[in-house]
Amino acid sequence: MTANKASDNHTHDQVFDDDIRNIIDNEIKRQQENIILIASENFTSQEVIRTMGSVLTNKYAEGYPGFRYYEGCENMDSVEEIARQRANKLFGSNYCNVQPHSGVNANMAVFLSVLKCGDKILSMNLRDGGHLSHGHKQNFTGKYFEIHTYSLDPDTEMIDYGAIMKQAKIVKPNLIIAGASSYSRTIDFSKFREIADEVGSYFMADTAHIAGLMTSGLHPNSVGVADFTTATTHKTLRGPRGGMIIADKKYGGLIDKSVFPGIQGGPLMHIIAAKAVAYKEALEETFKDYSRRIIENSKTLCQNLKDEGFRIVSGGTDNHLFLVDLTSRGITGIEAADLLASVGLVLNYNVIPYDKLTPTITSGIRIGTPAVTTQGMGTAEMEKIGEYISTALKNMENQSVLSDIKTKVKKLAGEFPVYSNMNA
Ligand code: DSN
Repeated sequence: MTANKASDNHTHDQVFDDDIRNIIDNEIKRQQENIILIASENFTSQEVIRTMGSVLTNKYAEGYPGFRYYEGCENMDSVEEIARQRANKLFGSNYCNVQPHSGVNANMAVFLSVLKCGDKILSMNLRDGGHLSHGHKQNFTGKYFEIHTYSLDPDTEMIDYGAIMKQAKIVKPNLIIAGASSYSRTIDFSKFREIADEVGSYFMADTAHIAGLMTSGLHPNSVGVADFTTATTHKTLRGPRGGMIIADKKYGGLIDKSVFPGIQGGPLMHIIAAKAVAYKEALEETFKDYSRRIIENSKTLCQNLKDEGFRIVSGGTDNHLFLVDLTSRGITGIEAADLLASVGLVLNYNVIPYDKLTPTITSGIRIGTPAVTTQGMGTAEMEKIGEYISTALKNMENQSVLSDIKTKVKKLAGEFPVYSNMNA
């Protein structure tokens, strides 16, 4: 399924503030003329965009359906109820909270529901693919909890469940987190469950990246295995920017209180409505096929770069992303990302397992296929993109080669318009 529907009207036509309208137009152009390979980005449908731009943004609705602190919430109750029912159907759950404004807020609400200051968290090292909100020292998690991190196996660059079990027995964490921002392999949630049970810890799966793949049955489901599952709604789920929490209903009261009044005030009702729209889209059979094609494209692009001599972290990918280690090429991640952006191939520099360089320089780049797959690109286009990436990185000083690639990238992007009636 592609997000573009020529018959759709888009509300940006109704933005009359010239300054902002110009920026939106420029951004539409940027998104259409470049090839977006940022693993955490996607093109949401115009239906989702329109819903976000609705009058639902006007309403305060602190509380939950059936009990609000404001009058006039009958439509808000309906919209949140629909969002919750659809999310439960999608994830196979009996409780969810769709109010978190972001993935970090969803994680924070879980932590504050079952942990107290100083409790121990065991999570994946940021350098190996973890997330800031899993315990970085500058993040609230690093300041308020005692953080212990597990690393990937240095040889396979994959999760070593045996090593985590040993570490957990020593650390005795209160919470174990599975989930990552740049891990290209399937995560075995049942093994994390065994570890958590062995040491009497809570277990949270942060599925921000893989949620859409998971609900499409292409990654094991953490729901019913982990005590808490958090997700973002805008990555592989392809909805509005936001977060959510799924758990067994026995935790419902705790989680609800932790989100509101714990860490948030009024819910963003226009976003919750847009989440409901996205859940409906994700329940369609075509979305499962979309998720299947994301992975097919990721594997194809990954293999192409491998064939071109690039070292892929862990040797491959099972999901929507993979990491390229540029160490042997003598270039840093940031140099490669900047160069590729200059020819229209937009991705991000990324630390790799055991990286010797800092997160602001890095030895790697992260490549993801959710957005190009939404555009309708398939394996033939992945072969072309692989060729453009590798030719650009092998000819970093050759302006004429780079200029030729830039032209080809713009042409390819133009063949797969995202929002065909939104030309700037
Ligand atoms: N930092 C985001 C990502 O790009 O993966 C996740 O929060």
